[in-house]
Amino acid sequence: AAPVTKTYTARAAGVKNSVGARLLRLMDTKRTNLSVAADVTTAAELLRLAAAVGPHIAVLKTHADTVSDWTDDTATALRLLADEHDFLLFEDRKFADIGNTVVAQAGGGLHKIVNWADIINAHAVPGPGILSGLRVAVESAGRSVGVLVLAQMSSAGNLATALPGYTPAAVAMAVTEPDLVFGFIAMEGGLGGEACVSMTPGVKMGGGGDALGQQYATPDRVVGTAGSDVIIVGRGIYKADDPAAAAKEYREAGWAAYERRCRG
Ligand code: 6AU
Repeated sequence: AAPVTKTYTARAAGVKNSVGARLLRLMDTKRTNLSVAADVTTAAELLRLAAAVGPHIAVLKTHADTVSDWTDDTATALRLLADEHDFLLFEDRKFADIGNTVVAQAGGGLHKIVNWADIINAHAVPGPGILSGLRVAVESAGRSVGVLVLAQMSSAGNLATALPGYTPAAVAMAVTEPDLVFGFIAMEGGLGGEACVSMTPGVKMGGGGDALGQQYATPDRVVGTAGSDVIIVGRGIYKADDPAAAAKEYREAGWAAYERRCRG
């Protein structure tokens, strides 16, 4: 399908999940479609990175379970930075279990994810019960949280991409709960229609890959050609000598591709 040419803001009105609508408006207001994958291993590094890239990003994506000294204070400090710089927090826990188990994983444990994250994500493999479970966790936290369903992955040989029928089935599951699910982790845009947001990992200037199956595409390819809405960049930014400068570069590349796309 041809890439969606409507602006993020024009699409926001059709998005039933409030976090998804907020993300679309925030991107146009702040002029950024960049999410930084903050894959660092200590709370100090995480907060330092969040403060450095904060002015340039729409979303900070975390892996709380890779932070060796995570405490409730880490979440509180991240929330303060998110509010100061106006970005959303996405905990990339990739829930993948039965409903009853994800209620406890999302709401409890060490990380109490739904108490601080704006966005969480889930694999479609378990079936719709995973979304019912996440809904229970979100409702008992009493906060607005949006869910992304993994419809495709960036890694070589991933089954979501390799098995015909997987992606359409994941999309069909997601769109039945539009007040909870606002989009996808995917390698392209347009899945689920204009009211869904696609966020794409595996983004690096120059493309290429790593030794463990990651496959990279450029911001221009992801947003322009593939029509995705948000670029997720990890090592391209946090491994750079100057992460803030690298974030600015990715932000500009992602934004230029979006503006070209809107011109049709
Ligand atoms: O830019 P990188 O390769 O350093 O980091 C990519 C980030 C990592 C992965 O855990 C995540 O994106 N990711 C995901 C997500 C966001 O769900 C899915 C996927 O298919 N590939 C992928 O890399 O934090």
